[in-house]
Amino acid sequence: MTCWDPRTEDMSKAELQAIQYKHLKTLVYKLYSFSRFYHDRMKEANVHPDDIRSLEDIVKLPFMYKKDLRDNYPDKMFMGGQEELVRYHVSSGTTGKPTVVGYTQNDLNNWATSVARALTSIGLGRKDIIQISYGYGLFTGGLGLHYGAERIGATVVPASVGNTERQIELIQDLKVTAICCTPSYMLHLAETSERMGVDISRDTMLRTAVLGAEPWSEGMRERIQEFTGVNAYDIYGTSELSGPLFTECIEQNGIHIWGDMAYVEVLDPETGEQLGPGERGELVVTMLQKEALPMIRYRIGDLTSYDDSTCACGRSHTRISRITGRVDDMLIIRGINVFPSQVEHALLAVPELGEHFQIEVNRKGSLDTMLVRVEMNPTAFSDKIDDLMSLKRRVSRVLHSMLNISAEIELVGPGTLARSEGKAQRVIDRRSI
Ligand code: DLL
Repeated sequence: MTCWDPRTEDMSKAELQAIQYKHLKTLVYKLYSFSRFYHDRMKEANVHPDDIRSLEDIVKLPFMYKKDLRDNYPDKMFMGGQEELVRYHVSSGTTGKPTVVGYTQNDLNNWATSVARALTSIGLGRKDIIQISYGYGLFTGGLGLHYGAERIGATVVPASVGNTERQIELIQDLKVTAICCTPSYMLHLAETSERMGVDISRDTMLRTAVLGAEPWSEGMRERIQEFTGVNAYDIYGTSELSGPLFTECIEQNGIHIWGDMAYVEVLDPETGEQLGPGERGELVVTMLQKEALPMIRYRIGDLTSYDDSTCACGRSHTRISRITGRVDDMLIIRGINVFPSQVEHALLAVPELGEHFQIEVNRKGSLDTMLVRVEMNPTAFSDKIDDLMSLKRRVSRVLHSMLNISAEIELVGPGTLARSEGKAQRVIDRRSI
């Protein structure tokens, strides 16, 4: 196998576990001694660092949730001072408050190393020209892949998102061999190039696509591979863990989680009990080397299963299967995480609106669209077309400024939306992936 980091990637299970235990032990002592948040959490759970005597003892440690990050907004959970921080990334949280992630230089180095190993494992290297069509900026996709791709010595085209025709010209003119983007954008790119009369497999050098940041299926992989002639690989990560971190290798048979960086568990979401290999449950990750924002037993909310057997590529690091859903109601629309509670929060900021709303997600061509259908407040209800148009524009602006997403708005009269006796049906997802 071709490795970026042969010493680590080639380790036996036993060597990996020894390293994981060493990192875990150090991390737990450090957090117990220096982090108010973790100290209190461990006290509440009645666990002391001395109680962690093996890797299996990780189950004694308390869980962390996205809510913890929100409650400690923006940086109350960070370790060390501002002088240690070299970057922030910010992603959407479950209400108006976003999640802020800070990075030390070591955090950035480990992140780039993880991406470098991942890209190498799918056969990319110095000879490649990699177009990065994830958003650059507060989102982790663009910069995360950028530094990983530079680290392996590839030539990077930092295209970021949008302007699809220009992206296709760049792919042709700069002889791009690999692209990193969301799977839905890859399909959109393929459809646009077809309209432009460009056949990706014949007229370009593009052979590899590194796709993630949103759920996709094996069916979608087949469609993309057949349509474009590229090999498509799944890449996974979340901003709290750093950003995009882990991919499949050329075997396309599970996402390799670098064991020296992360320890994974899959739990029954109801009971919190650990599940065995192949059993589907909630992914929980402990980042073993993160400095600025350590994450212990973080309940990400993604559903998957794990496989501890050695991959056909030779690596013995644990693999997880494709993410098949979430335990909560988070939607991912054009790569942006959207919680219905955030939409509610934004709508409540507009006094003319009532509290009943519905989100309808559709796929037009290969791109996701979001329609927000919302009842008007009885006192503000008007059927004057000008009033309605200006209100629609205002609602759309509020949603855009709070969620960073464009939505079509449909205003309906009070009492129009179906009421439910149980949970309100806030989301109609018409996408099939
Ligand atoms: O989406 C980081 C990323 C960037 C991953 C580029 C891959 C490529 P967040 O915005 O924090 O971070 O969203 C994380 O997106 O918990 C999953 O629900 C979902 N997600 C990410 N990758 C995949 C994937 C980035 N390959 C959330 N398959 C995660 C399914 C994915 N879902």
